[in-house]
Amino acid sequence: MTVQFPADFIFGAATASYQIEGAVAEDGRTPSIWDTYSHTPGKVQQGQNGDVACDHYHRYGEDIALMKQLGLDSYRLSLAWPRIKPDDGPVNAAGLAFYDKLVDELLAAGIDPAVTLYHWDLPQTLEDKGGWRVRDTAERFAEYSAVAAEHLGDRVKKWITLNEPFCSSILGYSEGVHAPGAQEGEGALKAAHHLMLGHGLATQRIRSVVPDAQVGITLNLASVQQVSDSPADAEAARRNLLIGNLIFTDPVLAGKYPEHAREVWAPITDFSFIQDGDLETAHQPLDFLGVNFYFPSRPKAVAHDEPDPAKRVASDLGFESVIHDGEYLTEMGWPVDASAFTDLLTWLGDTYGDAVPPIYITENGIACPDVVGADGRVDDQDRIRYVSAHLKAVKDAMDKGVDVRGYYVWSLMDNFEWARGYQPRFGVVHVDYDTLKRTPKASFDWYRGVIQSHEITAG
Ligand code: IFM
Repeated sequence: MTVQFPADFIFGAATASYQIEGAVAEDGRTPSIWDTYSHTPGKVQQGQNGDVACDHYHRYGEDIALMKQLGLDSYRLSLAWPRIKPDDGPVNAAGLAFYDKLVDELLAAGIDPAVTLYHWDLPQTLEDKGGWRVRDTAERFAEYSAVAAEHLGDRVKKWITLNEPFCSSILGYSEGVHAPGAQEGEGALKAAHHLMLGHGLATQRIRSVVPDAQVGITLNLASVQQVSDSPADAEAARRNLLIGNLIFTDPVLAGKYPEHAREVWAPITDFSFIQDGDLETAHQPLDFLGVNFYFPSRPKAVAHDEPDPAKRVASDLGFESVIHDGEYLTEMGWPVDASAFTDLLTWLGDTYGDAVPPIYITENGIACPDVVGADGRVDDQDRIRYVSAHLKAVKDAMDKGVDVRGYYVWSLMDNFEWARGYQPRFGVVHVDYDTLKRTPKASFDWYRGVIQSHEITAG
């Protein structure tokens, strides 16, 4: 079956600064929370870190040549905050100069840059003052965003404030599996709120300096599949939706928090950190919503880790995700269900109606056990199958009336997969971490064909 995308549909690829750049101590960059976290023994698999990563900082020219060969319409990159506004000191001109060169070369190659301002590399100096738990970080984020927009806004028109605030707050401050590695109750909820506030403040600042900017936020949203009709599993599904989606989609799209939040987290916070006007600030008109999707969520009710409700971390909500016996799992251990992607995209409209702006899929992809064969090729058929099925799922949603304008595959190249280190490979380009040689995979050739024809043949 052939699936055709509109002629103006944008095909892109995405990466993030700490995952690819390396050069962590060059040209005035100061440490981020991910430098600290990855250098803390036991935090990242095999003790790996982003010191060198893909060395994109020095090899960006080669990488842009690959993007051109791939035929990308757009490339989603993120700026490293600690390169640009390392601490309370002055703006770092050398850091901005790197992004100048990158953006200029992208434009020269005919590729539109889509820039994410925060993909998790918070300057360590700000974490030392409380990180996202404190309101001031939201103000500092808006300040840095204005600097970046002032500098690059003549050439960059697509701006994404935050990538996946769920990960920055819940994984980083509650589960402790991402930097800064905290396991807190109220602290994680404060972090989530200050991220929302920072998003709103940054959106206002970007618009004031780049009036023709298109501004959005990227959320990794859960497509929740209730696993049984039992009241306990129904409540598990409700709580999964709350922590995975509603504490982000409600402020951004509706200027409120769900009542359920107060009920669920009452033992750990009175929410007095939410000040008058914060929700109005978080609720800025947006040009687009970025949606990242990888796998379905199947929450099953289980006992809380901590019996005392007042001592629980924010994410201890009494559910865990179900994996079916014998089902295919990606290298991340994630199940695959493309129909859950269509459901998620239609859920947005069903829940928020006209308040949902046009959508870009800002990430979707799969980690596979890719190896370079004796013939020098990487035959990643699982990735082709996955991306093809998920693109079809996007088109199914579009056919149901969802306004999706583009799709960015995660990722352009294999890179530092956070706490999982370099083992999971998400790229359409293989990276040999010993030699840093780039090898386009079979999916690269396949995706180039999709971009050229705007068509996929789905099974
Ligand atoms: O690698 C990450 C990315 O940084 C954020 N979204 C999910 C990807 C895969 O885990």
